[in-house]
Amino acid sequence: MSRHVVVTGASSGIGAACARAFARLGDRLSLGARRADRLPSVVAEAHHHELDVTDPVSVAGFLDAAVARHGPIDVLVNNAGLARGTEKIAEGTGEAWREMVETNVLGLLEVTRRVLPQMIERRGGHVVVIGSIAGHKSYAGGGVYCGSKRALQSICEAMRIETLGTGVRVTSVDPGMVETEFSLVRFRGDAARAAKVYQGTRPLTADDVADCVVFAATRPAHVDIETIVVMPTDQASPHHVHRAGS
Ligand code: NDP
Ligand code: 8X3
Repeated sequence: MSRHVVVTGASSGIGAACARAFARLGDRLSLGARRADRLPSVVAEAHHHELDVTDPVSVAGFLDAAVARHGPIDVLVNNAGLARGTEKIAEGTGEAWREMVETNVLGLLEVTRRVLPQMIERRGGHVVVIGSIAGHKSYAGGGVYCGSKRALQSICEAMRIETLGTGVRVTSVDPGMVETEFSLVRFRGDAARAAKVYQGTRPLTADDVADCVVFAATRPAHVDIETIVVMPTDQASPHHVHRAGS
């Protein structure tokens, strides 16, 4: 039976790939992002709505419209997120830190807290979180991004305990390097610097990550895939990357 799948940050990268993957399964989709004009080209027949996860009014408007269009939410893919800059802690100004924490942690919580009660009431549903290898291994210049992703592990763990016995599942999909707009955003539009991140190596594609999300979301209801850590074969940690010629 078709499910109602909500994807945050569906205008690009992993979110767009997840949307297309669930659409192929015949699911009903609600897609949100700030650049809502991009959403129709991701999956034309989905419900599209502007969404800024850092704005509680925007989150409420997005979710109300989604439920009005497609009914109760079966699968929530919390994908919206970003890294901004590579400031070391001693050099930080706080602005980029706030943006990352407000988006990756508080934004995700705002969306999730509005969806979970109806899942608990209906005794079923699946919350998927796109974490990162950065949540498992920190690196210089990534302290706050890594911290925001590590926080998601604790949040997922608590949610599993809090929803125990309700049939709700919580899965974290934690990828290594994926070639998307991620680095372009991190480096504030510097395309040459972003391209260097993927030079000489073979990163994951957004579709590789979407495969993992769909795998977790299509297990039988009694099976909860807690965490999937998925890396490019050419990457062993954030800073151990095999590059041609190196
Ligand atoms: P992209 O930059 O390609 O996509 C990020 C998506 O998040 C966009 O659709 C963007 O939409 C959305 N987004 C950002 N801020 C907000 C906001 N305030 N409200 C709503 N949507 C928002 O990068 P990825 O696809 O790579 O990133 C997706 C997730 O995957 C992130 O959580 C990232 O941390 C994680 N990740 C990425 C990895 C990588 O190497 N690429 C590795 C591990 C994890 P818009 O700007 O239109 O609002
Ligand atoms: C993105 C992966 O290693 O660039 O979450 O931080 S990394």
